Amino acid sequence: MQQANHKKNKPELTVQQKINRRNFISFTTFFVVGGALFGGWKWLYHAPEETPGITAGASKPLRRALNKTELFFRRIFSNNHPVKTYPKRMAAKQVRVNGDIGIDDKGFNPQTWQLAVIKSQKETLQLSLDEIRALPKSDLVFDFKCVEGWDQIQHWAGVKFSDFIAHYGLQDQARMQYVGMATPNEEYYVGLDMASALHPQTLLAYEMNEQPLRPEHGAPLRLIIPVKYGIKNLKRIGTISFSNERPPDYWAEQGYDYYSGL
Ligand SMILES: Nc1nc2c(c(=O)[nH]1)N[C@H]1C(S)=C(S)[C@@H](COP(=O)(O)O)O[C@H]1N2
Ligand SMILES: [Mo]
Repeated sequence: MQQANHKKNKPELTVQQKINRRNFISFTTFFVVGGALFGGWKWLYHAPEETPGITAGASKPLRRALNKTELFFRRIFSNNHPVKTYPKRMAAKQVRVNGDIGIDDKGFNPQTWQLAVIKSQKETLQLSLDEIRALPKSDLVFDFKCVEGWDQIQHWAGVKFSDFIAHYGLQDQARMQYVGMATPNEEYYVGLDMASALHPQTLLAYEMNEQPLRPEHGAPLRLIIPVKYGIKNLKRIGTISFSNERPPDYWAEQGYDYYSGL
């Protein structure tokens, strides 16, 4: 009776045979997949490095993958998705300090500082902090994330970059693909895709915890761009420029992802 359910010409496998067969399948799969992964890893490991330029320090196939993900994310990136915000009372009182590249020079004078906005090869705006403080002010309490693995809820205030663009009539510049920012001594610099720069939570910040920025946090003016990792949040902005090519970026030259989006 039992035999009737099975095809006549296929003898039933014993339990031991079934076990042997499964063992064979799992071990073969393990070695074939493992071998492919090992081969792939060896190929990646020995792949040539990219030619140093705007980005450097990564292997060619890895950089190709990073550039592809950047294009993918830039296509789906939407300015309508705000990052999560928090009530003010949750903001850290002891705000972490990380990185002092370009802001450690003793000769810097915050009193005579001005922001240079390079509109074109012929025209540069020079703006004082008072002029920037006179623009509409926005607050932001969000979870700041550093690529080194820490994050902290922080409270910043300043003018939205998009409001700044509108106020100074920089719409033509904002149609370009990238924004570049650098410290006054040009030792630290970042490149940002325009959509992220114009995101409604991106700030040119001059206050932290309702107090003027302290030097170690980037006084007189710093970038707060919550859709990016900390590395892009340049402290002490000296110049802002616009271009259709990727502007130089300090950490991209050290091998980090150019886009560095969250
Ligand atoms: N000029 C300048 N800006 C900088 C850095 C730096 O070294 N120099 N470090 C970046 C990094 S890696 C992080 S995580 C944040 C840290 O900002 P904070 O010191 O205010 O916490 O600043 C970013 N902006
Ligand atoms: Mo960082």
